[in-house]
Amino acid sequence: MCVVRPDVARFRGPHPEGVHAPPYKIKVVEPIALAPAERRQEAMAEAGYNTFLLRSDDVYVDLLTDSGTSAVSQEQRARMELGDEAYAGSRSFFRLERAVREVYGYKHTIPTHQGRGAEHLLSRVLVQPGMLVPSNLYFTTSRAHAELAGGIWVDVAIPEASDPESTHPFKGNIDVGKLEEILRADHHRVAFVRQEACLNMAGGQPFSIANLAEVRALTLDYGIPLMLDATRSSENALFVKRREEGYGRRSLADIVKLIADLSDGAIFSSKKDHFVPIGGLAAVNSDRLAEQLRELVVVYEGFPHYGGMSGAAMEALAQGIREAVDEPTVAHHVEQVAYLAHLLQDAGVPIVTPPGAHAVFLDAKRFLPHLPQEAFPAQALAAALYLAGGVRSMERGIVSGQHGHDPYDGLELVRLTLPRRVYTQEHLAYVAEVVVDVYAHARTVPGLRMTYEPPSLRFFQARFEPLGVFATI
Ligand code: P71
Repeated sequence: MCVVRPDVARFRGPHPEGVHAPPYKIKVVEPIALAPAERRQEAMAEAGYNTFLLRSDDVYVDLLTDSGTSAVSQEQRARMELGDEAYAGSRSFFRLERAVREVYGYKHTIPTHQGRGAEHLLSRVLVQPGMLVPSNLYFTTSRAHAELAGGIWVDVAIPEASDPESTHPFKGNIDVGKLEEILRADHHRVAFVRQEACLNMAGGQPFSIANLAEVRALTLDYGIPLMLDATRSSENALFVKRREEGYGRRSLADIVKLIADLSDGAIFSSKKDHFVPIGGLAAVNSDRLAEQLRELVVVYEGFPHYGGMSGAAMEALAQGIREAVDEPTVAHHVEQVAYLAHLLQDAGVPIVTPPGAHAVFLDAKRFLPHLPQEAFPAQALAAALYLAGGVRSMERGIVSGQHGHDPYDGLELVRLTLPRRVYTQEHLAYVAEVVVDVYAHARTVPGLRMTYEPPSLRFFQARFEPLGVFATI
């Protein structure tokens, strides 16, 4: 089943198909320590029960995000020395452009400081007030930029995407019928169609090539641009290889390229699959669109030959893009996620199935059934995990999902996100023990009340107070 380079060791782990040993060894380490329980109580209160507001010194295992937190390779470090810091015409930019062309095939590369920089430019160019942006579920920053440009976000994910218990292998698929209805009725009002690889808000779930090809055909029929959020397209390609009929023998690089070929362009947060601490891209085929993006990049990010990145950062990114199609590297990350998911499932902990690309998502509604959604169960669970074992996770529920006071519905998840090439199996076993302990004491976890709500992207800086006492576990 798992076809990877034969020189990567495999052993029988708790995962039914076994797991691959890491295709790397560790050369540089960063010390971490578990703060005492009293300090964790204090730190959580200081942070207003929001894990985004914790200091990393107070965190033991940091599973907040896989964004910018992965380990760089020795090759990336070495190439950073070659960074050309020229303001314009930088050699490093041209190396980056070449890497994008070779791996993804897009003609134009517009670098940005990170993914949301690219989303900002793309929305400014393509979205006019009142226009629609149909997408498999929203991502927070993607939707925010489309809305800031006056657009209206329309989720057209298949219904399974919002069902944590569905085991559909491609929950990142678009509901083609729903999309077609929108295009038929309103195509002159559609800014672009967006399809996100390894759909973050659904639990890191892939789309199939068959689905992408259908979406592609529809957008071509109506002459609407199809833009990917290709931030995690490497893992999406791996799932295609392992789950979709007809792709098992194709190389990961081939499938990544095929995905890109089925679109007009993409935005990337390079802080994920590309293994860099900072950086992003808009990459497109249309000369006109590239010209419009370059007109804006100089206003918001920097000259088009660096777009907010240093020459060294562009060198690390060019190398990271090549590592993003190394199958053992991508497979190891996905299998680490599956390993953690397996430990939790074995203990009966409710998680989103199947496990996603970059994270295990706990289903807070089933984990804390005594808490109504008004009491922010996912936020409370994230606080409880930190208090119990210094494990930092991220709320992906009503706090992330809703602006203002819309009716409460939808997913209520806590994300345990695995940075790439950073934590060992022992760390993951530890995390599983912490989660299982909290699950055993789930009834003691109190709800929360929001005391400060920022007007935009509220989850980052919102503050809360507990409606009871968090027991010491
Ligand atoms: C993640 C992040 C980082 C993040 C962003 C917002 C709230 C919490 C955490 C960022 C993504 C992403 C996708 C699919 C665009 C961005 C923005 N993800 N698309 O998952 O996952 O990129 O952070 O580089 O600006 O923790 P950016």
